[in-house]
Amino acid sequence: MRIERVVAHRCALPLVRPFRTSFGREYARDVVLLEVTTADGVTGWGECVASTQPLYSHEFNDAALLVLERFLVPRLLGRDLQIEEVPGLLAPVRGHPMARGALELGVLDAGLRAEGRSLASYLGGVRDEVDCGVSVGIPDDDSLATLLDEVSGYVEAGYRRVKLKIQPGWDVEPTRAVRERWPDVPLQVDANQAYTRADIEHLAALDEFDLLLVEQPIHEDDLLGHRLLAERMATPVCLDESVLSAESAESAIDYGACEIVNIKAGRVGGYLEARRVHDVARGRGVPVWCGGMVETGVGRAANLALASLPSFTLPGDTSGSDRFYARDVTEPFVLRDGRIDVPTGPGLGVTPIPEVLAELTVARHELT
Ligand code: OSB
Ligand code: MG
Repeated sequence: MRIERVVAHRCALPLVRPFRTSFGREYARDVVLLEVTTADGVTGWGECVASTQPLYSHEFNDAALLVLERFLVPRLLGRDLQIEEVPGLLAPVRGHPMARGALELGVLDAGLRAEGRSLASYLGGVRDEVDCGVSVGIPDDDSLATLLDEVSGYVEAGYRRVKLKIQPGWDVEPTRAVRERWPDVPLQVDANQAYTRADIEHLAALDEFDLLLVEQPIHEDDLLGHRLLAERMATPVCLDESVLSAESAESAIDYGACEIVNIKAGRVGGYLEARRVHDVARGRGVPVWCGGMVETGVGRAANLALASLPSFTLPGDTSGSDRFYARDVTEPFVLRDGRIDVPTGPGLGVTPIPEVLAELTVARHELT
């Protein structure tokens, strides 16, 4: 296939409620959707999962647009290429995995649409529906009542696992409150690096709540800290921000810093690298699950395809579209009995609805 044109649609999607983590609070999603058109006139879509500010990682959308326009898109433009060649063509550009992942996804979608093949089938999916979990932010008013009210809505909606965002001062108490109210709900916590090695004893207090895992408690560079925590805690330690490639996943697992892996394609540079992370974990008997970055239907469709691979044995942050959006850019993904169907149509199986996209778009950039 030959890539002829790439257009970035920068959209603003209001969230149904603010999403607060240890690193910030968002009221709306600032998202870059890439429209990739081939010389044959086939269009594919990709989503950049960065935000306005570099708070989760170093990436942010203004920088992603710049690196796409100046360094990434030119590497693919006008060449006759196969999907498998994309990571290698983009690899000389260091860093910016979310920008690279967005472009790769647009090309993947276009290429698979041309072949009439679904992303799940291409990646090697083995499930036609996936178990869904939900990520619950820190309440705006810091109140346990607000948290329990929100969790209650998700439990009633049928989610198969609940993940609580934690930070120092918001950890043992909220986890206890949720565990006491729902003794059997599969539960886990995510700190987004908010703790240090000095907090290991404190974190070990979470062992009494029978959690599935504790996600990225310590700084992403501190693999020793995670290993020491894993040795001290019964609850499995899971890494998110520390895992930037299949190589870093392998290193963290073999070092003893990581017993479960959260896989996010944007964090590792795309869905092909995400599959490599899966394969590394699989080879070591390490379970994985699909993380989320508050994706629109474009990225959500791709995550559902990824989560259909065999070692995705834990429910992911693959919630229904209505967890974040009253109106998504695609047809919404809807939970049925705590699961969502893996899209079966060509490529992503969904596309942005033109009228909705136009309404949500704040800027359009021709990147070619
Ligand atoms: O650390 O998993 C995270 C959202 C934005 C940035 C980082 C994270 C999250 C989530 C997942 O917790 C939210 C979702 O998409 O369901
Ligand atoms: Mg996380």
